[in-house]
Amino acid sequence: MISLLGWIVFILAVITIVRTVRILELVSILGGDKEEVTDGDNKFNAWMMMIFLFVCLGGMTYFTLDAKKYLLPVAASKHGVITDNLMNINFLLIIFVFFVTQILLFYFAFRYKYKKGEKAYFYPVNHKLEFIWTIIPTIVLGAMIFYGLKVWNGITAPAPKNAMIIEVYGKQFDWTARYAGGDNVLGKSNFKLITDENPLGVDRNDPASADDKITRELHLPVNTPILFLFHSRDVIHSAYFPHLRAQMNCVPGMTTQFFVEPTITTDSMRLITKNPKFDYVLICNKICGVAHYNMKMGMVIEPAIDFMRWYKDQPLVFPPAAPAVPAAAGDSAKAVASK
Ligand SMILES: [Cu+2]
Repeated sequence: MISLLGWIVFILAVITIVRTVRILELVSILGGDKEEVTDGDNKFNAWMMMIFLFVCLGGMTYFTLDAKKYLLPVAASKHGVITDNLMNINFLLIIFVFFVTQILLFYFAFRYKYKKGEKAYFYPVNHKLEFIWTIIPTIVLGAMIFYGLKVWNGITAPAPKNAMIIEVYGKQFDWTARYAGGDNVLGKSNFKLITDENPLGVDRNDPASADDKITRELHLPVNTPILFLFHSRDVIHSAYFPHLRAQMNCVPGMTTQFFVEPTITTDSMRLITKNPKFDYVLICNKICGVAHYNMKMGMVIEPAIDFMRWYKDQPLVFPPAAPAVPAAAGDSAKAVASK
């Protein structure tokens, strides 16, 4: 309601200004002013340029700094720190050029306002100047592209041999994780094998699947390289780890991957963010259907020892078959034997 009233007041104010300007125009026509633009008008416009410059640059600086509270906390992965640096350097460069060009633009409009009898200097060409303002941006942009490519090659390089393999499986609308177990090899999977009991379609006949474990929450040991393999059952999803600065599409029918090394545990991040309720998340970043907004999985980054404790209790994809003889029958058989 208040915002509606605000809008009404704003619109009325704009209409009032427009009508006032029109009345002033009519008054000046009736008054028979000969000069349409006076010296006073030029001065007024020149000063307005300076006021506009300072108010807008000041406002922009204030609101940009104020918006920092909405940004993600410090990157919690090795490559996140590198990509954050790349972005910060790009931003610093852009902000520097923005300030220099805007200050020059508005200062020139102020300094060289129209004055009677003063003629603009005709200066059609200067090759040296053109060379300088072509070569400097070329060198700077070339360096930024080179730096960006170097970072890209680093973060997309093959995972180290000892990386822990985890499958992240997306479907409308949830995530499931499969850990590769002691052999660090995921058992084969096939969509034709998907059943209620085997939601990822893991191949029971592949010996590598015997020690695979399925979880509905991600736990990652800190300072350990992790190779994520992404799969999707239905449509394209995108596995997004905002705090690790990592994202990868999950495409039906193919495996996508990236490796990441988490560096900050959940507990440390709670101290850094001063938020005791902070939790890492994996979310879907591709609008994949009606419940897309709800497609997320909790993630815990913890010391290796805590990770092992948690991992031990997770269920195998194929739990070992129950003994053929019911335990109760075995007990009564023992009781008979002891008599
Ligand atoms: Cu999704």
